Amino acid sequence: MKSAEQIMPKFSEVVNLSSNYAMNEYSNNIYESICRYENFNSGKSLMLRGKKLAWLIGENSSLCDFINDLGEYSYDNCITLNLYDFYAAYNITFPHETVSLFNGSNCELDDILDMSELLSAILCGAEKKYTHKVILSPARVSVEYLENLRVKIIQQFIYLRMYVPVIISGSHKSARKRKLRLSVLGTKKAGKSAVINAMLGGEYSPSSPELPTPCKIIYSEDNISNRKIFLEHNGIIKFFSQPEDLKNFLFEKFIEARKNPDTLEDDINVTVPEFPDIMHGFTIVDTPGSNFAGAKSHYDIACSEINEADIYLFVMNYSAHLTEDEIKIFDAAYKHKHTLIIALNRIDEMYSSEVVKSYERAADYIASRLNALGYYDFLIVPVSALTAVSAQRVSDDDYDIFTDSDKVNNTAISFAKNIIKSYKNFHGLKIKSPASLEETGHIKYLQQIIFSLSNVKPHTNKFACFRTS
Ligand SMILES: Nc1nc2c(ncn2[C@@H]2O[C@H](COP(=O)(O)OP(=O)(O)OP(=O)(O)O)[C@@H](O)[C@H]2O)c(=O)[nH]1
Ligand SMILES: [Mg+2]
Repeated sequence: MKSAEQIMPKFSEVVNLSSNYAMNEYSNNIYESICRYENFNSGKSLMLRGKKLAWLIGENSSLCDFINDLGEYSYDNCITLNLYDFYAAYNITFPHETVSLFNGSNCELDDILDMSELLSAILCGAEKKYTHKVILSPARVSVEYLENLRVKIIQQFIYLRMYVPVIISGSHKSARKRKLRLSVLGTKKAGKSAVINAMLGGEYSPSSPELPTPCKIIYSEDNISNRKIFLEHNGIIKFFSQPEDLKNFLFEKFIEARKNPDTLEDDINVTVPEFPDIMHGFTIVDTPGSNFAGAKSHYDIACSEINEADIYLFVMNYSAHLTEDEIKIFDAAYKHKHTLIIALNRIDEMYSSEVVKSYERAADYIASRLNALGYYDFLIVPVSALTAVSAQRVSDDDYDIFTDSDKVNNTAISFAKNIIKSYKNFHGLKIKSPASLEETGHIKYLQQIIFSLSNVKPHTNKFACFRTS
């Protein structure tokens, strides 16, 4: 059982705005709440890795408006409020005895009734460095209900940039034999190939501003060590030593396909000796941008993948989102009722905008626009594939060079350098190593989310609805 000290004052007591509040009228209250919270923090150090946390009550209120309002208020009054450090999330009420927190010390905290209480308990534990798991119990409510709750809780952790596994008890012992098919969909140049490269930890696929991916590329692993990468296409097999060799080969093929589109319609199968650990259970499928005009419509090829998928990874371009073309392919995937995760890519571009934006605001804005169009069952994870790919190419030695010198001509390094500069200028944050730079791309986080959603028994709910064959 939880003790009084384990559940610290709820965040709702810190910043408590119901959805009925008119934000402008209550600006003063918001500010007072923040001050109180800051004082409270400095005394008790109830912080998440040094970050402040605000709490927004009411599932129908807009996180986006909330953060905007806080931002405007802080500027008007010349008070520095670092929005990057200022997390926010909606409150969620839990049915009684449904949610418990396992904090890694053989102690389950039960009777948690809402999201702010759950977070309070986690943050108290975080200071003691426990490993947490949230366990949902189907004793009193249906598994379908809990799957929806699970997705909501996971989305809150995404806003908070925390990874805490959320598990429905009894539903994680699936002995699934086959690999799940992770189908990467989206419009042209959203960054699908870049996201796959970042997830696989190598530049396998050409990712370019001009050259489109003209057909499906299906990546599998064969788990045989010392094997080379190989490609099968139209009965021909070719071997490659390095991901870049495959990329160069594909590049030539894609150029050919652009000149003569009929040359590359059939799927290309790529076998990789070993995927990163967390991707072991998957086959990953790259698809052409759905709105690219080709000989055989790229839309048809992308749509043909929709029927094959277990999990859709829908890559959206942060800088050009929710176009008519995008909604068309999103809708086609959404109707299939399988697990759908949106990778909101290119979030590095928010730093080039005039307005300082925040990670959670970007995600919440897209979520509310999709909700308004009638789409509810999805998760959004903001990522920057190019940041992750660039960081993977930067060695510790390079890192010393580009932090000290301006003379850089390597593209990956100059991209990385720009990101580091943006973080410093916008947030006053210093990124100290290639690993922490890679972390800001959030690709590993995306992989954890995909993994956690895949690790359940298939049943009829949307977020665990895999093909049965
Ligand atoms: N700034 C930025 N650029 C990115 C990011 N991800 C991809 N890009 C760039 O966007 C362009 C298109 O990326 P691709 O990976 O080829 O996009 P795609 O969705 O596979 O494109 P198609 O296959 O043509 O549909 C490339 O120039 C990438 O370098 C990112 O996170 N940030
Ligand atoms: Mg591509």
